[in-house]
Amino acid sequence: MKSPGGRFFFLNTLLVAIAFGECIGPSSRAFAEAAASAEKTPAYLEVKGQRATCAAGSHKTFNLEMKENKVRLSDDIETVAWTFNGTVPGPVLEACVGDTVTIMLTNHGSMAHGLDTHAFRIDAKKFGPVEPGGTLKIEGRTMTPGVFMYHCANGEMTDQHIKMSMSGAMIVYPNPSDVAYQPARELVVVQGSAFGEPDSKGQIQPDSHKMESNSASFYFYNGRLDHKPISVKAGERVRLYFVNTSPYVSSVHVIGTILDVAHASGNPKNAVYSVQTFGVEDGNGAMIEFTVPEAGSYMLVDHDHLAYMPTGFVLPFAAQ
Ligand SMILES: [Cu+2]
Repeated sequence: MKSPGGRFFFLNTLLVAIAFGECIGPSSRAFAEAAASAEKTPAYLEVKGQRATCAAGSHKTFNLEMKENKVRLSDDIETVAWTFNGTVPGPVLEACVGDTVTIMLTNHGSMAHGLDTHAFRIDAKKFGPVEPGGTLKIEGRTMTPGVFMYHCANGEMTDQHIKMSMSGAMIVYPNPSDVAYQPARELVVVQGSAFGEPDSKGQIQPDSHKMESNSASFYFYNGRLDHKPISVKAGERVRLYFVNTSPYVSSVHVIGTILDVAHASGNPKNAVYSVQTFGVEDGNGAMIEFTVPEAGSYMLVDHDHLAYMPTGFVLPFAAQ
């Protein structure tokens, strides 16, 4: 991995973040200040949660626009991405077990795109693709709870479309009468990557050879390389709806604590308890819960890709 332009800027940001976390005092004023400068969840990654989603009727409809557009990964790095609704990752899709889900796609791009959600069991041809200017309706029932990847479906070119960031998270909640999730601070975290080095203006030049060899230039969480600390309370349960869209296994670890429980594929039946890491393969998801023990700084990392921390592959938490 080369040193891109944002490396030193990011290191400074991270050091400030860590110092900031360690300096937080016990007063409520300090916590209010921390919360005011904390990372805000973008609207398209906010979750309604289990109860609201399962109470909202049994037919869910999502309208997604597919296009190619620029996205900013940090103040000084930008890339062209192929997107759902213009963002990396795409919007979170929430459904409940037993729902009928309709996904309406409109292709505003210059090439064919489709959508494959791992949450459906349907004829794979129904995932598309659809030509530019066209629309496609995909319908399925969500019968298995979990945290699922969805991504562009374009036949033999699907790998490239995923590596141009055309993916997102779909959560299927169990019915609360079967499994009721405990109250928690809920966050969606989608691990992604970019393939190509930035030019002198910070524009990433997509590199198909790097894509074919699974050689990411950048790994990131939720499409950003410059996260501010997320404000949490010591002892509060944090629940991650996690999806890995990047090459290789993500070895999910939170520096400073132990994962209380992790559910493979996000299915409550697949629980392991009190583990230091949890492996999420490319194309898989997980539901992961942890608590931070005391005020201070904590960091979500991929322990298999710590080499990418200097370029921003870390999600910091500031606990009070
Ligand atoms: Cu595509």
